[in-house]
Amino acid sequence: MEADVTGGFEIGARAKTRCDALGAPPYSEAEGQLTRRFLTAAHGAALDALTRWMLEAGMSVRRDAAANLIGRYEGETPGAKALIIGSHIDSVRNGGRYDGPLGIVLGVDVVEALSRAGRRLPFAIEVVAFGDEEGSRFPASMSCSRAIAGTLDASALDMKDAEGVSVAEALAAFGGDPANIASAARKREDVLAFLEAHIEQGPVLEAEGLALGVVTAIAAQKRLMVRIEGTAGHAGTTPMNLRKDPGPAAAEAMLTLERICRAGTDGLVGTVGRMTALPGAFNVIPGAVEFSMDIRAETSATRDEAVLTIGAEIHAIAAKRGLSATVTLMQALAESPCDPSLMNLLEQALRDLDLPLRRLPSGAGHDAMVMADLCPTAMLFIRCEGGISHNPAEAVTEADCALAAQAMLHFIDKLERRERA
Ligand code: HGY
Ligand code: MN
Ligand code: MN
Repeated sequence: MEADVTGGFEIGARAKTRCDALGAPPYSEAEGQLTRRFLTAAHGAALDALTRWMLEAGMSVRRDAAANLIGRYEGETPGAKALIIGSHIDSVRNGGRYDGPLGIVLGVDVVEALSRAGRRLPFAIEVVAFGDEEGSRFPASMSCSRAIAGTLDASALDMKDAEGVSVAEALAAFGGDPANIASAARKREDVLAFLEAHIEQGPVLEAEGLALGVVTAIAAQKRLMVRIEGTAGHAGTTPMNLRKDPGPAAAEAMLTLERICRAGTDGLVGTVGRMTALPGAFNVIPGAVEFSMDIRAETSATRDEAVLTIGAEIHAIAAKRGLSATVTLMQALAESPCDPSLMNLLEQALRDLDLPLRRLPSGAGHDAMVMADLCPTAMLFIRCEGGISHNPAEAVTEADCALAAQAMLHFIDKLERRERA
């Protein structure tokens, strides 16, 4: 049965306004910006809003031990394996309104279209709001999709935020169940596939005048913390030649990271997103400087070669200055290819809508790269203005959101046909 893309309401048209509604308090931790970190009150408020929307769309709703919100639209037979549609509800600090939430609210709209049309499928559909994709509160990220994929290392629960609160403590206070986090893991036999719709967060689709694209693979990434130790001292009385100052060493190290990544291939990129001089006073030569490194490439091999080279240069820079350096790996995510057969179904859906086909890789990480340990995955990219993301200027159009929802519904038609064959 072909998709009834009207289903009595304009599918996808309200997705943008729903993301906009979630862009301010109580769904943000701060006025005038969107910051919604894992297990905060803003996260809880956003799950309450999504729960209402999921119930209105005809789903049953539950939260698992890892604070994932899961809406379920049953198939023809109760307990059927599920197509999971989802993305993350957390944000970076002062982030954009669509990075994550758009993939969730589009999933809700797709289910509502099916429900209004009275359609039941040979599989269930679950819409999931993962709570921790960005890692903007705790050092690592993706803990919620890892919990569902069954790949979450128990030690992740011991990670602490800047206030010294552990994941386990915050999860328990939020109503999660850290002691039973393993209960969030899904069985392979219960999951058909994972589909994530997400803004491209890059300039390609807009530059080529395309609304939608099919993701081929997600880049490999590593997160590391660098600490360069010197000797704290008086900024006024210590002659320059007698200092053990980690500040200039860190600056030299960051320039080295930039040089090596600029010269790289295979999509190699490196970013220092966080830097701290300790103790952090105007008139104190720092005793230590810490900074983060986010290093990515289309393959783990290129990523790892860059990490090793940069790490060796950082140690050499420190030694040359009589300082010491430590480089600590915080998280590693391998590259994640999307499922070729699901990519083909997505392309057939775009053809149904007379849209040009465009395959492209994702430099951004997504929950899909973790869900790939559980099931075949597919990602649909949606054009975003100027390719801007992780920035309040992030923007999409209602028309592109409506097209994305229709493409997802047509994708489901193809999946239904495949499952009934
Ligand atoms: O960092 C990323 O690529 C994603 O936005 N968390
Ligand atoms: Mn993001
Ligand atoms: Mn994202």
